[in-house]
Amino acid sequence: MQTLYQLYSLATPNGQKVSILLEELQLSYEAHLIDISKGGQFTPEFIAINPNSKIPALIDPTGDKGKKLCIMESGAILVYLAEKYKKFISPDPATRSKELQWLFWQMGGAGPMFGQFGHFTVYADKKHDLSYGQLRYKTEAIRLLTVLDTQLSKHSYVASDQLSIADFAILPWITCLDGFYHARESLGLDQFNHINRWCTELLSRKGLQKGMTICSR
Ligand SMILES: N[C@@H](CCC(=O)N[C@@H](CS)C(=O)NCC(=O)O)C(=O)O
Repeated sequence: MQTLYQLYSLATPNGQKVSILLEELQLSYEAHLIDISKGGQFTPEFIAINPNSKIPALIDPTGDKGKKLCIMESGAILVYLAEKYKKFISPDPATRSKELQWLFWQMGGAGPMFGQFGHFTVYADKKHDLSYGQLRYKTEAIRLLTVLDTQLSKHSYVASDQLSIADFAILPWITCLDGFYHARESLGLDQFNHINRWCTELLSRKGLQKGMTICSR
């Protein structure tokens, strides 16, 4: 019998990367929108699934020896599904290590730094002096984009010439800089030719396109 996954998410970059993979793997799932602007992440029902009160979370109804498995942390969800279906993660230890390095680069670097950039430039209350935070995270965002662009000048995809979960993890953060944060000009996104080439190719994929829209408000 086919597994019917339960996804708890919102169409932010951390949520989108998981729905992208569910769509790309053509898995069956039910999507539940958790509206973090209305406190949906703090309900007892959601905390029972993710004690850290953040989207996304995934339930594999039979993942733990036939019993339900709750998975938090978007990177851990990507690794779980990719390993289970042996797709978008390489069986070769060296290539797999490169994929995980770039996944961790997104989870520990690009995601939190771009998130802070968005906080200080878009969401923070303008009654505070935001200039230091804005400069700090803009500088770091441009540094990270330069690292990614250089990496993408070497192969088709982030880790190698094979598409992997690292690409699915990073792409929504790039589209977020352009979309939610309106930062195409301020970050000079047009000058990152390799990132733009890679974005155009990934965004032409039907599964990825659908995954980006799941749990939109
Ligand atoms: N490291 C976590 C981060 C998840 C995260 O920060 N989610 C945000 C939305 S993108 C959230 O749920 N925020 C709600 C809150 O902070 O209360 C992951 O990748 O799953």
